Amino acid sequence: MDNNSLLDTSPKPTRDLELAKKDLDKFGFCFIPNVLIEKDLEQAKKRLVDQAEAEEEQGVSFRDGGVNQNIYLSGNKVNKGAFTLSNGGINQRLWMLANKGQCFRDMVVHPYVDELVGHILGKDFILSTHSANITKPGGVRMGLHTDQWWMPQPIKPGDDFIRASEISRKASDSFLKPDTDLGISPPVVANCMWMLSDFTETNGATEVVPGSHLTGAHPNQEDQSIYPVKQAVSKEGTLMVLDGRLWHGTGANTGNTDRLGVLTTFCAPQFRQQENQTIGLDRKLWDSCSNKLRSRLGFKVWNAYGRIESSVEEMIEPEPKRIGELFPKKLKH
Ligand SMILES: O=C(O)CCC(=O)C(=O)O
Repeated sequence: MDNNSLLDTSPKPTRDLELAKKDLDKFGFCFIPNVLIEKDLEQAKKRLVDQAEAEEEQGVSFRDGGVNQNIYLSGNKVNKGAFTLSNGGINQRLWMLANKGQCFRDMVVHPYVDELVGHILGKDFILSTHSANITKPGGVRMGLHTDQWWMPQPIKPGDDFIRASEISRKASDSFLKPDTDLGISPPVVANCMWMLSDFTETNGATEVVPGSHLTGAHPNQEDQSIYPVKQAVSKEGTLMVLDGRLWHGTGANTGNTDRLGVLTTFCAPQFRQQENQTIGLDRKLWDSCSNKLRSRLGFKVWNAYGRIESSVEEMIEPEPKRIGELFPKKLKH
């Protein structure tokens, strides 16, 4: 690892976006304090807490982070009731936040997102996942991972390689110890963590390994005891932006309060979104979505990708005109 000196240090919170971009380049993450304040912060916090309570009441809540949670039935098959309170889940996850409040839709098009995610991914990027993670007392650490674990590693011409669809979350040797003489992959994902409560050492503040985005390596899922992990401790209202290659994960909540975090994850437009935002968007919201939001949700065609029929349309419609199986007139009677 060339970046040993970075592993002892973390960026300082800054409102200077040029400094924040330098932190992203150097450490793989940055902190902007007070991005959400007063009314905006209170509204987002209340919307999240109310939604979480209602999802629990209505039996649609998703829980993970339980110490004894049995997730797999056998092999890789996920047990249907795996992510519930009754199966020992503790932390509450909420998905598809684009449907769950204006405050969440505003995060997707926030000017700081344009600047900082744009610094990582360029001017065109799309929403991959918009989720919340409420860590609760007793929730265990998630484990370090990158947000682009599926990105193929560079190879030597003619060398064998892992077939792209066979890359798994459990990193293989060539991901754990890559040949960095071949270079490393660039970031194709960027994540934004909106801290809606203070993130502290005891309430599950995100774990990070500063500088790990430049190692070309992925963290070992079996044993992470040797990694120089830091916790992303900061005040409520802070926006933390992460390079998709940074090793990170939810911390353990050993305290007695909830940690409220919203994760707005973006990818470059040629990659598949984790949540299917275009099908998933509540149609009732369409008219109120700006073009910028529609583009970020994935309705904008990128170099003919994501289109339906002709590539000349810049945007696709939520209810597109579909051309089905047709026959020439001479065959119709
Ligand atoms: O909740 C956090 O602190 C990080 C969550 C995370 O890394 C993930 O969901 O992939």
